[in-house]
Amino acid sequence: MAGVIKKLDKETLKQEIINNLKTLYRKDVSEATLQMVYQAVAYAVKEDVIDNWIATQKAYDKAGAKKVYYLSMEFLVGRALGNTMLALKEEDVIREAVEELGFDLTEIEDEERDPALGNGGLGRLAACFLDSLSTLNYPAYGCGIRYHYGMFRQKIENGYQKEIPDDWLKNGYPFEIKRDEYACEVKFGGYVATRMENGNPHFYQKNYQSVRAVPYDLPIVGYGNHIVNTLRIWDAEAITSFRLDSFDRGDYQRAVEEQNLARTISEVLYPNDNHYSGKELRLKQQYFFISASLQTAIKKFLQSHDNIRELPNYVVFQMNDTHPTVAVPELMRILMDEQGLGWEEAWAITSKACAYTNHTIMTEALEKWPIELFSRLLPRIYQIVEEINRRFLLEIEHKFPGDQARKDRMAIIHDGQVRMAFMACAASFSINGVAKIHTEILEKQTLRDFYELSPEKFNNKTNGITQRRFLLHANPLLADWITERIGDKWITDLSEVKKLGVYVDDKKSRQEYMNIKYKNKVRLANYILEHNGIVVDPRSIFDVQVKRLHEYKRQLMNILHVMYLYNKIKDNPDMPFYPHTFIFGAKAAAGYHRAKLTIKLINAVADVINNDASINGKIKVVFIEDYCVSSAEIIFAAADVSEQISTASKEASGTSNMKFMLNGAPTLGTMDGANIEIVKEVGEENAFIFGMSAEEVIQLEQNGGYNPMHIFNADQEIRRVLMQLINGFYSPDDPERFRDIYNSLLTGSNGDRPDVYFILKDFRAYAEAHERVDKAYADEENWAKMCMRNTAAAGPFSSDRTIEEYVRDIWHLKKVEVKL
Ligand code: 26Q
Repeated sequence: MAGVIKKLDKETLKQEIINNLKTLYRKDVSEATLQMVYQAVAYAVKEDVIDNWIATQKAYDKAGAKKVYYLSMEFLVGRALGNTMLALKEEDVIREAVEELGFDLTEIEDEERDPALGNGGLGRLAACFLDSLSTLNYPAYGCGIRYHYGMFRQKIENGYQKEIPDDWLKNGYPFEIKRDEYACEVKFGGYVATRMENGNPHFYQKNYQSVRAVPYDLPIVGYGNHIVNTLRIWDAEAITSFRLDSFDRGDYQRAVEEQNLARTISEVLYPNDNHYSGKELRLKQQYFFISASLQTAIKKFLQSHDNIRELPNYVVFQMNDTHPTVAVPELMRILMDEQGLGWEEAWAITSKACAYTNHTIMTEALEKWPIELFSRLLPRIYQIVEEINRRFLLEIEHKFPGDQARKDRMAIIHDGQVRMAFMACAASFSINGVAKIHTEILEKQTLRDFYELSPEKFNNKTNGITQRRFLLHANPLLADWITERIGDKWITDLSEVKKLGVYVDDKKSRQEYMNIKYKNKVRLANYILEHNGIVVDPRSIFDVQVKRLHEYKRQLMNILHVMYLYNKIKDNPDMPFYPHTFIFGAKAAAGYHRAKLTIKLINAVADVINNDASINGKIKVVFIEDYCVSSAEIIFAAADVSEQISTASKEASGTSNMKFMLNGAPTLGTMDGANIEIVKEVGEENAFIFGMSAEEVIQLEQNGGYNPMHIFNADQEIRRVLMQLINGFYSPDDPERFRDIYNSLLTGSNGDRPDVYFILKDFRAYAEAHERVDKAYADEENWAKMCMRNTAAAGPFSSDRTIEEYVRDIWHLKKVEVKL
């Protein structure tokens, strides 16, 4: 595809698209499908990106600048075309060109498949961070895996979730570039052999299986600054070409096994969110992309430096949760076995180059690998972990002599398992949580011993979101309205939005603002009609909860409350009640039965209520199928109320709370995660807070929980709702269908205590908070003010702010300018 778009030259651009259609598909415009036009436009845009990409990498080399490697199993980047056009400030000219060729740009954008290489919060955070790093001129690499199948696509059939493979590469992904020349080898299994070299033992792996790691680069385009950073995702290929000359260790059996290994490693993303499962293939994926990323990083470093001891001055590895933590022993291996350093020197480098972000305090999400598996798969790495552990325990003994209990609590290898979070803590120079309360809980409870050992390592970095995707791209009407009032600086400096404060008291501005909200609600209503076949009234209150389905996030409490409201309206048909649309969107992990049953419950309730003509459409319940980044963009812009109702202490931060806030939806939530900081910024009077505090929850947990039966017996309305779970009210064909949910709330099941997420305990407070919402909504003028104040107070929740804090406190990067 030769030729470069001349900036803002519509005719050249049209010609480019026409040429691309010809060379890619042998079609002219009149015969091309929308998908073909999308590809042709994407390739035209890519031309422009490439020039900036090359210039950026040259500028980095010239500056000799320090870089961050953001190591993550997940990058939930979302669609690229729309964002790239905005970042290059070429959207208008491209829209015109496409229109003159007879197409609609929105329809073309809808042809792009979401690269869904992530589950939810953690993966989306990584994508927001890359966006901010590029926009703020910081040298950065994202390192991840090129899953052939990303997060499954969700279909709802008969109310149940069905998982459909996400074949996102089927039509080819125009923005990626295969970099075969940077392929490297990653070794699994076998055993560790020793030979003496200059009087020192030298360790090497024998009888191993190899895969070839092949990188694909995706451009991460900064906003209006010509910076293009790289997201490098690794694909696995069979090693055959490496093998030709190594007949000494080649045999037929192993060759076949290696083929299989290569086929499986980068095949599919594990769709578990906040839940650990000790799958062998998962550990292979981790080591695969970490080894490839680190080998490459070290090689690149040595191209411009002679002294490997300088590494921490030029490179920092940020580990996105424990998933990339094998980076610690892998870096030790490279430094010792390949660079010839001794343990102390290697450790000095490693512990200055690695930093760890924790995203959860939930014990079921903590990674622990059985040593049998770990040592079989990664024999050399296991040796190194053993030695890290041995020395770490000596250090504890030195600081706390004789405290055996402490050593047992903190050991990296314990009870036949490698505790990855502990290894990350022991090796990292920085350990951070993702919201203030979360970091406090880490320090005081989850990682207390590590905090006592090295308090200086701990720091908080409250999460953020990129306003480029979640306002500029997702809500163009509001974006334009804001720019008309305060200029466009907010696009790269979100603190500017506080200037909107002065418009809160201006009636005309409020009307315009709410009119935009209404138009966005119409857009969502159309989406729902098209995708769900349900008619919803854009004048109703859009009350929205979209996020992964998990018991601690309490979608169940939300739907129980809808059941409760429905009972009330049926009993009192004349009671004043403003129409509500309760909107849900959530994927459940494929093996998480109770979560999937909750989806069925939501859809069962929707079926009954939506089809009950007697309530005159006062309540509609909508479950949006296949919640993903692109549908999210439509949903946030249209929300009136943001449901953030996790059991306090459980949600590390949350980030959808910030996306709703920015788009002017007040939070209905618990004092958990970043909700606390949101409320502090916007003022308690502009949010609806309810329920137990984190302290109360933790206290009650330590006392062994509570007995929900008391609530069940004392509160007739709650009792009635719970009975409806097991009397067939929402499942006449199978009254037992929701028994497990009922049991989880009242009697406990699978050996769990009942209601461990305190749904019944918080229920009344939740219902009462809803009443406050309804009352506030009825006061139209004040409601508009609340919404505007939420947008105006969202400044601190930009991922730009978060990244500046990482740079200042952890990474110490310098900005690099790119001039074309
Ligand atoms: C672990 C082992 C095996 C398979 C899968 C996993 C796994 C995968 C994904 C474990 C956890 C995750 C994802 C966690 C996650 O998304 N956490 C969220 O991170 C957000 C960004 O910091 C926070 O805002 C959320 O509060 C937190 O839940």
